[in-house]
Amino acid sequence: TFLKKVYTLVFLRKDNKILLGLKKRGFGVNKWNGFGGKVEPNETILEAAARELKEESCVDVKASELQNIAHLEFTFEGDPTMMDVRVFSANVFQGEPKETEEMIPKWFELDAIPYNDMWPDDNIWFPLMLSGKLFYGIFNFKGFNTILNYNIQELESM
Ligand code: 6U4
Ligand code: NA
Ligand code: NA
Repeated sequence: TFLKKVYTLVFLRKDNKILLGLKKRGFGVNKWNGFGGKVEPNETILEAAARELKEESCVDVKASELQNIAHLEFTFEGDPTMMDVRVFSANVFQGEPKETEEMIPKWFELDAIPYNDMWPDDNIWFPLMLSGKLFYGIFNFKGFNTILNYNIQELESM
């Protein structure tokens, strides 16, 4: 049995592009990823998703514009915590992404996503996200670079 910690992960979309941020510190440093972090005890998951997006990219999003598109769970061999990640997408938001203490934001064309500099699970599930699917996935890592095994299921609703 695992101790679950809930995290958010938000992807903004504009034209044929997706906003990623290069993480400057902490977990996933030097990887391109969506924006997000731990859900605090005093907030809902949607509130956390909007707060982390704002803190990390300076962009505002209304909770009602966040579409929950996936649920991902990550375990790491030898670690009893499970990262329970709620993934959202939004194409309506306010403000321009700006560099922050945590992230350098950049818009990427959908055919030029930098998978080599991302978490190794991303090239497995981004295609589902980019084709508009809803899904659940679980990934079991050894260290931070090797996926020992995984399973993904498409969902009819979240
Ligand atoms: P603090 O401790 O406040 O700096 P916080 O911002 O709360 O951290 P952080 O940045 O550690 O949390 O959250 C991790 C982020 O990385 C979340 O948005 C989830 C995301 N994430 C974790 N594992 C991932 C993986 N394998 N693939 C992926 N995103 C992952 O695409
Ligand atoms: Na974060
Ligand atoms: Na945080």
